[in-house]
Amino acid sequence: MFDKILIANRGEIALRVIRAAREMGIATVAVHSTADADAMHVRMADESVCIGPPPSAQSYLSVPAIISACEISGAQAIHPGYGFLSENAQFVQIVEDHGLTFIGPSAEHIRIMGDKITAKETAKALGIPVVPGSDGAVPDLDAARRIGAEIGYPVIIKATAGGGGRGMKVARNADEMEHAFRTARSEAKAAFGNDEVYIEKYLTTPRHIELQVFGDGKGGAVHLGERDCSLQRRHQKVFEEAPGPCIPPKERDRIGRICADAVARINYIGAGTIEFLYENGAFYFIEMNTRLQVEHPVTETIFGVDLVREQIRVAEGLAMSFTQDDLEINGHAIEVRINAERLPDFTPCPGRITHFHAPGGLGVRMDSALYDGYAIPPYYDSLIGKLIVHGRDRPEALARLNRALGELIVDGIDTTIPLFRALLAEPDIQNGTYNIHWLERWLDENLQK
Ligand code: MV4
Repeated sequence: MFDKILIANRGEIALRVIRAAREMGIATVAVHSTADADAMHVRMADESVCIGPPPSAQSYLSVPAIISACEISGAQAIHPGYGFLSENAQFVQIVEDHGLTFIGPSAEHIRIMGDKITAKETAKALGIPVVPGSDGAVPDLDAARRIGAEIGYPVIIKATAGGGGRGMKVARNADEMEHAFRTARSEAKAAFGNDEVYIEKYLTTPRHIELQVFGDGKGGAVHLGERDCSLQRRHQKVFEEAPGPCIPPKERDRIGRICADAVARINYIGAGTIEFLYENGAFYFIEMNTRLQVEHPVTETIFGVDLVREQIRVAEGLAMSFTQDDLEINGHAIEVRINAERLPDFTPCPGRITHFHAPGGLGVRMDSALYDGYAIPPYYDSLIGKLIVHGRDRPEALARLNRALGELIVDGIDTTIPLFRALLAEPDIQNGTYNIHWLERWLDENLQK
């Protein structure tokens, strides 16, 4: 059992991990850059270590600094949160080489899922339905044209080293293939130093549905249903909900079982998310994320489980504290991401919080590292809080979200709060009838004019 763990992250997710550890009787070590000396995660942890100057590359991404902080503090394990080093296979290897435990999947599983072609081949071999497309990398334009003719247009060209929407190009017909292929290649080379690409049938109006899975590392695994994360702007999620408003219970059980069996078969350990596009009632695998995701609270809320506690348990070699049969969906949950950004163009808006008041009451959870007088530093991402609401059904969750947004006060900076007040008035949001393109179109029509 761990006595002390180090959290290699900041902001709300660092608090999230500290809270789970404290309930388990485990001491916590915060790490921070010089810009974060006054941050809430430093105050809330049992101890803290300064690991470098403000830029992430020299602090939250500095492997030697983080390993040294473990050695200085005597922490036995590292929780990476999300972002930063959470999906860095080389980091995991170094952690293990120092006799420390990484609270997360193995380096091997992170590596497999980080390469999008290997991830897709692995998923397919494990019985997960994938998007039709090229078998692996597409070496040249001739091969690209052959695949386009074979699977039919439109197609999408994706970077093997990409993910999260970077390095993608759509060809709507054969005439567009040459330009799309060459652009995808050169952008992949510039962004990732790797110009390998693959091709898929382009789904025109899907929803983004992701399955939460969890493995014990010993051949046991469960699924915790899906989240609908279709409301995104420039591949940044803004609003997530569980269960998905369009997923029939039978379909959830079917795809959930497939995903749980797949991760059990590879002895996956910890939390994972299997991303699908969902169109005309069918699931198509696109990627797997080998980390705890920002939006994990909506899943925790409807299942009544603590995913971080489970991550720590399995990292200690313990069993998970529930089985698939224990998991039952209770009501509906929605999360909105409160960002320090100015509308209509979402310009980052760091600065001092003159007044902060978190909403409360039944079915309201606010995960945030804000406090009165806190100055948001300009060096990191703009997420300053997540408001998660729970209702007995979707309409109740929506009403509760509107009520809670009305109570939330973040003075001194601009935030995305007004966006959510406006979205809640939209029939498509109230009815759950949206897809991955809905938000960008709505922003064009309602804000950017
Ligand atoms: C696609 C697609 C349509 N067809 N793949 C974007 C992020 C990356 N994870 C995969 N992405 C997409 N892959 C096929 N075969 C459309 C997208 C996509 C998207 C996906 C999820 C959420 C928002 C999106 C916005 C634009 C494009």
